[in-house]
Amino acid sequence: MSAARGTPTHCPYCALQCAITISLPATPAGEPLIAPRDFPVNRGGLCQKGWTSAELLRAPDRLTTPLLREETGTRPATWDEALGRVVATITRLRREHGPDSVAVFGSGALTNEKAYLLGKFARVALRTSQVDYNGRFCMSSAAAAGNRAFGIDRGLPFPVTDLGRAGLVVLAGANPAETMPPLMGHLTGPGTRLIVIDPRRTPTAVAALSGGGLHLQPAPGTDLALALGLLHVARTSGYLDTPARATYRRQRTAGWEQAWQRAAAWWPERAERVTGVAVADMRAAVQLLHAAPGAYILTGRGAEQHTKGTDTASAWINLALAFGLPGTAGHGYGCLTGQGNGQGGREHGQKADQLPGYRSIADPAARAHIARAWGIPEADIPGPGRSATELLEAIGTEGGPKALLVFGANLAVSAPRARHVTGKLRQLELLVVADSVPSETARLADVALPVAQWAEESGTMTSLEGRILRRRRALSPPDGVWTDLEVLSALATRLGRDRAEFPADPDAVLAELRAASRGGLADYSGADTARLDDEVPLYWPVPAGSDGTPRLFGRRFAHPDGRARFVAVDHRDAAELPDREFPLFATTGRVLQHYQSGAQTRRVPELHRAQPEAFVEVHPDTARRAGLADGGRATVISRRGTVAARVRCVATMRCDTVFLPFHFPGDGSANALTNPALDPVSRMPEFKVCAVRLEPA
Ligand SMILES: Nc1nc2c(c(=O)[nH]1)N[C@H]1C(S)=C(S)[C@@H](COP(=O)(O)OP(=O)(O)OC[C@H]3O[C@@H](n4cnc5c(=O)[nH]c(N)nc54)[C@H](O)[C@@H]3O)O[C@H]1N2
Ligand SMILES: Nc1nc2c(c(=O)[nH]1)N[C@H]1C(S)=C(S)[C@@H](COP(=O)(O)OP(=O)(O)OC[C@H]3O[C@@H](n4cnc5c(=O)[nH]c(N)nc54)[C@H](O)[C@@H]3O)O[C@H]1N2
Ligand code: SF4
Ligand SMILES: [Mo]
Repeated sequence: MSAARGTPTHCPYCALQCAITISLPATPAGEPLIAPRDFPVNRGGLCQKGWTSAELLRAPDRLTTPLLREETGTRPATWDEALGRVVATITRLRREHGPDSVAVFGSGALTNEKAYLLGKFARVALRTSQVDYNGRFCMSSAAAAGNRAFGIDRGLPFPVTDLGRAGLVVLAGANPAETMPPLMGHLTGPGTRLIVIDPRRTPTAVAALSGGGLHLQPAPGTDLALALGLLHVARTSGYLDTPARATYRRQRTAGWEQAWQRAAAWWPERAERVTGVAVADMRAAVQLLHAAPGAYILTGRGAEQHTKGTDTASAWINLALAFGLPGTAGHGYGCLTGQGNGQGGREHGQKADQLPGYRSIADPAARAHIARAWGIPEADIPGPGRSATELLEAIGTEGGPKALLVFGANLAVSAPRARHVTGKLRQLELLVVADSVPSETARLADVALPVAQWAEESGTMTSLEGRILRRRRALSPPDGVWTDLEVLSALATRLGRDRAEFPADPDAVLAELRAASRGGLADYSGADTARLDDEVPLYWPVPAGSDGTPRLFGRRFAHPDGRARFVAVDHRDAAELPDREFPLFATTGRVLQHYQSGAQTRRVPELHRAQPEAFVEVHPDTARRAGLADGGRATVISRRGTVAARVRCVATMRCDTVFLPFHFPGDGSANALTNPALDPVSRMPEFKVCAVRLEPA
């Protein structure tokens, strides 16, 4: 098969946004071809999901026509009919119950343009405050901690390539060997050692050990105690008294004494009792941090998806600040953003509390600016709405949403306590799901809308390092399929807005987004299409006329006084701990071959074959005690539900902990177990700890 032409674009999945070329086949029967292209982040590498990403375009069960639910089941419908039903129901609900009866759920998978237009659609066309997105399940704790420490939230405030020169990288709760494999090339050079903090001996932890680094294996939900213990060791060992660190603390930070007062109570033996990490290992880790010629601390979801996720991220930031890392050349702190546009998705106003340019919806100046940009009175912009989990929980209650429009999430699989959430979705008078495949959530929809996929549309994405990238259209969507922007534009006009306010052309939306973001924290006003087309590296903030900001914090942090903040945090238990009835910790996460709810990757035969079913990783002794054998079937039971899973005995597991991936639906759905308890600051659910017991199936 010969490739007719190639389009340079980026992988549809994770925030690394590896650069690829997609080539169309010469014959209609041929398959599009994916090849990595030269790019500093992936340097010619891709993971298995990236290599096979074209197959998603040809998923045999792709949605190509709107589907309407009737008493007897769903039936295909025209766009006119489908949009007509959506608008008629929304109009009635708004009349009967007010604008907040209609809610919107967005996604970190959406391009910047879609995220922006979705937020505007909610506030301007629907006049609802009820809009939030799946990044609440993903980046919210890291974002909240970044904002409070640095006054800004850009996951990596430096380019990924900076990591290649590090002497030491601490990975707290991240498993990039499976979640961002090409990133490992930047972390495993001959001069770099890794410290991996994970309750499991992941492939990343194995890489750390083989490179002369460390694997610290705490119990789930105890990172905060560990980070406090490490800070205690650092101070009491005298490592923080070097002139450079003392000067940094004095000149560039505030709040050290208050933060230290909490850490002072976490002498290492106490931290060992809580975490299970040996004092000797803590000392070795701190010694490496002290001596490293260039050190970075990075957090992932393992540290963040907790009821204390924000405070835990703050504790890691405190440690980084104590060593003088953030904003010092060759050092740094960051969090690894997850979804393809997880970074841009949290900047342009699809969050309950946010307006474009990373502005606060409660800030009068921000409201006035955006009202001008949108050409509406400031008073017409609603106030803050409910966060994702609370929004879903409010369905079916007095004053809760009666209609929900979902763009880019598969909540029936990915939300905490997913079976309960599925029940909530069934109580809606109208569930609208825009997706390219019949995801588990789309199957519940009253109206399912078939939308284009990554290679069928253009737009911009902002990667984990804050770089704005061009997603380019390589082929036409199947007949009958619209883009999300076309859907939003059509709905808005049917709801009485002017078409010029809701353009369907991504470049027109980008032009508006740039103007709206001007002067905000996430200023994109200088991100013009010509420079993006030429692949000029543009990192936000990129004010008009500037070349952008690859590295933040070199001279000052984003707080008005230019200083970073230590935040005084203390350890507390997870919302649910093991007890006699449910004696084990369960934690959840990812495998290499599947992406998120699996709606996309379970449809790619090669990936499905590699990981066909739900499983639970268990220590062999724990399995034996529960009457289970390797390869057998287990029922995993929590207070919220049960999961059927294949047993994988793993000798390196902690005996008190089991692990399940959350990529599988139905009776294999890990989120049947998870606890929807929320972090008080970020409203992040506790995906990474709940209490379970195991039984033979
Ligand atoms: N293959 C694949 N890659 C992906 C994704 C995917 O679904 N599949 N999703 C993308 C997205 S959206 C995201 S957010 C990122 C997530 O990327 P990661 O954060 O790397 O992924 P997770 O597997 O969720 O969690 C990382 C590790 O945290 C560990 N962990 C569990 N509990 C704790 C704890 O209490 N403390 C600590 N320190 N560690 C703990 C788990 O054992 C796991 O190995 O991946 C992105 N890349
Ligand atoms: N137990 C447990 N649960 C978790 C996590 C965990 O670690 N453990 N991690 C959480 C995290 S970090 C995340 S990010 C969430 C992810 O949770 P979800 O966002 O629900 O997961 P996805 O499978 O990415 O779902 C995206 C859906 O949108 C569709 N889609 C993709 N791109 C577009 C687009 O451009 N437009 C439209 N309209 N649709 C699109 C896909 O086909 C898919 O059906 O899951 C969270 N849930
Ligand atoms: S690491 Fe992420 S962006 Fe790169 S190929 Fe894999 S899924 Fe795609
Ligand atoms: Mo995520």
